[in-house]
Amino acid sequence: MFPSNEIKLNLPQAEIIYYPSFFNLIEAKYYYNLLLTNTPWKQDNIKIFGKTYKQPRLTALFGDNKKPYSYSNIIMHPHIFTSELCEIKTKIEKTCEIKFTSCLANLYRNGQDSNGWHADNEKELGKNPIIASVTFGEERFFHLKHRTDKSLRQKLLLQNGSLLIMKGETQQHWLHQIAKTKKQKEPRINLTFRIIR
Ligand SMILES: O=C(O)CCC(=O)C(=O)O
Ligand SMILES: [Mn+2]
Repeated sequence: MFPSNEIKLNLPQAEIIYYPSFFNLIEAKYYYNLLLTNTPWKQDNIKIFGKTYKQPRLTALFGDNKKPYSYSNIIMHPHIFTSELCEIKTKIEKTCEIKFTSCLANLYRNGQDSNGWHADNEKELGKNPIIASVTFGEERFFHLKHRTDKSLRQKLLLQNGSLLIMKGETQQHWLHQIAKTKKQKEPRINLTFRIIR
């Protein structure tokens, strides 16, 4: 089952599909409010070149197994899925035709919260992982850049209720980020569904 308004990004060595209105505005507001209050948000410390910083956003991991997930020197342990996350996961699974085990949730409190350049290529995700990423709340730009061909860059405004799917070799060849912005920004919740083995 595919929603009609799917946009395939025309980027080499990437398979990225964007659904701008995967959830309607009423659903998006409903899930935003539930997730904001029901999620055990926390701010981890990250280590960059030996120095410790507070991660510039809040996060929480959910999973249907107990497997931890580690990145940037953080080891995250999963909470069990809430009923609203199960609903969202089921809807996405119908579109992706695949079952996810885990969800990493991000809360960007304002324009100063961010997620630096990275690829979702941790070994727990296996080769060529599929990542399904949902936005509720504020719109933020999702930046993409090719690892070796510096001329290849793309910017996509992720709108409230949208779904972005990255799959195939995307994580091998591309990096992505949510950059800080000086613009006034309201909170944004992002859910990234993953398969953690
Ligand atoms: O907030 C986003 O849209 C991206 C989040 C992300 O890249 C991640 O959690 O790995
Ligand atoms: Mn990512």
